[in-house]
Formats: sequence, C-alpha cells, structure tokens
Amino acid sequence: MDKPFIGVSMSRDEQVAGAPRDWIRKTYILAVVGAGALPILLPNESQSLELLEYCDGLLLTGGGDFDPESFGATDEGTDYSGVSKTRDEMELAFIRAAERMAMPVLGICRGAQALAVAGGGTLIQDIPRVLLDSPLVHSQAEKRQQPTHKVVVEPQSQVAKLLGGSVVEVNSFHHQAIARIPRGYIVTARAEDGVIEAIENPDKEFMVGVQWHPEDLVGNSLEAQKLFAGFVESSRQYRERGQRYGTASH
Ligand SMILES: [Mn+2]
Repeated sequence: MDKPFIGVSMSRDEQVAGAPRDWIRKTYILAVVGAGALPILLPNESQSLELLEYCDGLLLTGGGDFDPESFGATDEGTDYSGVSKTRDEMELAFIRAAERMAMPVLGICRGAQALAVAGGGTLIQDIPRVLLDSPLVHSQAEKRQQPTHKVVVEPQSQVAKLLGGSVVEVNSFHHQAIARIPRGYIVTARAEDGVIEAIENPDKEFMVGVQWHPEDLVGNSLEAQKLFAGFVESSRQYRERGQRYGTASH
C-alpha cells in the first residue's frame, strides 16, 4: 500500500556563520513516519512549490516569529526571534497552493499562525504584553514532551473528533498567538486564559491549526497520535481520489 507523501515546511536561520540554513526538528519527521506517511522536506526555495504538487498533505511546522508586516501590523517593539521574510513568503505560498489543490493542511504552532496570516487574520505579537493577568505560561521551560496547560476544545469540531476529547493537556512554546481568525475559519480550542489554541476551516476537508506541539507528545499522548493519524488518513484519501499531481486530471 502506497504511503501518502507529506510536505513538511522548514525553519530558516538567515545567518549561521554567515550563511543561511534550512532545518527541522526530528520529532516532526518521526511523527509523520509514525502515522504511516513519508515526509518530503520543503526547503525555503521557490522550487518547493513544484515539489508540493507531488505531496498529498502539507505540514506547517513551528519556528520563528512572523514579520509583523506580513499581517499588516507594525513592529510593537517585542522581542522577535527567528524572523525570516523568506520563510514567511514561502509558507504563505505553500498554503495558497495547498488550498488551490484542496490538499489537507496541518499547521503546528507557527503553522497555525501561518494559516491565520494566509487568510488575512492577525497575530498577538507578544502574549505577556497583551494578557497581563494570565496565570498561564505559554513559553514553557519544561521539556518539550511535557504538557503544561489545558486546552478546552469546541465540541463537534473537527479538532474534537480528531483528538477524541474535550479537554486536552498540551505543551506550549509560543509567545505569539492568533488574534483575529480569517473569514471562513472557526476557533476550535482555547486555553483557560482565552488564548486561541486551535482553528479550523469547516468548509475544507482538512485545514487545521494547533498552537501546541503534538509532534513532541506522540510518545505518550493518544490525542497527539490521533491528530497525526487523522491528518495522514485525510492525506491518504486525497491521494486515493487521484488528486495528487500526475494522477489528477491536469
Ligand atoms: Mn499555549
């Protein structure tokens, strides 16, 4: 049985010893493989848009902050880290292409924010500056596989069906969050301080973003495994419908 191909976006460090570098944490690869798919890494080069056409699903990974210009905002003077305009532009192009092809998309952390930005939404540039009274720490110091806060999931949503629960323990490595969701999307999970933790587009087969990092939780979280399994299953169906480039009508 052919395995679906999952295109996986990559982080970009603009300057490492004077040269840019595209890279990825291995847990994304292991989570994709563990769910029965094969990852195809998408470097931050325009040719990756061609490569994406051979994929059956798009996984948008976590990483550095979006340049506020990309969502029509000005720099509020927060401590941006890992900003790469190249990556911003590439991922927004990946999302537009995936939408055009009706390809399943799972956005993780920055990837969820990418879905919001691509659709015309906006981001909170720095959670601690906006939510002064929040008792939650969204930039956890604990190790990556350690859940540190709860999210409350909207019943009946795709995310609820995927996770199989209404309250889920998650990890948290973000100082930014989605402020305004794009038209067509709904918020499907929030932290207890109100921070948006998951969004989805109910008109699409699979267009889901989660603010936490399920790829680091798959070892000990059934919900995280189910999320990847559901995404890979949608990608398998996309492939079986003959939508992949080369087997589709074009
Ligand atoms: Mn969080």
